[in-house]
Amino acid sequence: MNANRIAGQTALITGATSGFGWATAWALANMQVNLLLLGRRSNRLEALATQLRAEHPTLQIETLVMDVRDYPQLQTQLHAFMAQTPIDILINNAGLAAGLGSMVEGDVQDWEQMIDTNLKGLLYVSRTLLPQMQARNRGHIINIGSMAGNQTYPNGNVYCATKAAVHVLGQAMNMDLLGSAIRVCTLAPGAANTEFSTVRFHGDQARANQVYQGFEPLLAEDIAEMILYVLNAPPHVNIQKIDMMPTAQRSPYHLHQNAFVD
Ligand code: NDP
Ligand code: 8X3
Repeated sequence: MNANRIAGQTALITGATSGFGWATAWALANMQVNLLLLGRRSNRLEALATQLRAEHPTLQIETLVMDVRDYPQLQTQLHAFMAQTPIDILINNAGLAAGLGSMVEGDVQDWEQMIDTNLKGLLYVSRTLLPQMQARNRGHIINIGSMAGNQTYPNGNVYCATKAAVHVLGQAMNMDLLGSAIRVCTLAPGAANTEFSTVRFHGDQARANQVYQGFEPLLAEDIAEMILYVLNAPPHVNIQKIDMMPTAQRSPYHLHQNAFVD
């Protein structure tokens, strides 16, 4: 990595309690970035914050136990924080797939949870932070999209739709922020071994494990490394879209998955 251009900045990471968000918290702290960590599981958030504070005692590490679907609470809590500490970096990461079923028999509650979290939650957080970023003419937003937003796969329907929407909103943000110094990147990963599939299959760990067998998936640390690269680019460089997949995967339909034996 070249010069550290982000030391001393403050980042909000949504969905910091596991996976990409957790790994990104560590990566940013290692670059001397102050953190506001957001997620619903308070015990996880506190454990992460405690570890980070011990490792990086000079950094400001704060937590916000919050659901990104709760717009009024988001506004109240984030405005209170921003009044003291402006936010320079937003990692719009909180999200999930719930279920893998056809449009014919999909669970409507799953659909609503994905739309409300992946799409509306991202909008709520962005809408709350953007006015301050614009007023300061300073900010960098990374929206976590997905390969699933580039190309739909069978039974992915609503999850794919929410991620396609995230990609569209990334383009829209860049257009609406033309003329400002604020940069927006959509990062679209392929298969990554986090808690994602455990959540998708409603806690069925055996089924989740199968998703990642027979090939080497991305790790959360790979995504965190890419996020660092994007954030640390010089101010005149705006990396707008990144597609990254495991080497063993070239599309949702092209996965080189060796036969495996239990
Ligand atoms: P994880 O399940 O490990 O992490 C998801 C995070 O989102 C958790 O921290 C969870 O925290 C948080 N979250 C979920 N719902 C809410 C909510 N309503 N309010 C606040 N936080 C919420 O999965 P990943 O790290 O893999 O997923 C991160 C993002 O990456 C997601 O948007 C996902 O769609 C996307 N993605 C994942 C890929 C993969 O293969 N893993 C590939 C491409 C994209 P908590 O439950 O504590 O609230
Ligand atoms: C997560 C990756 O392949 O389940 O966005 O769509 S995939």
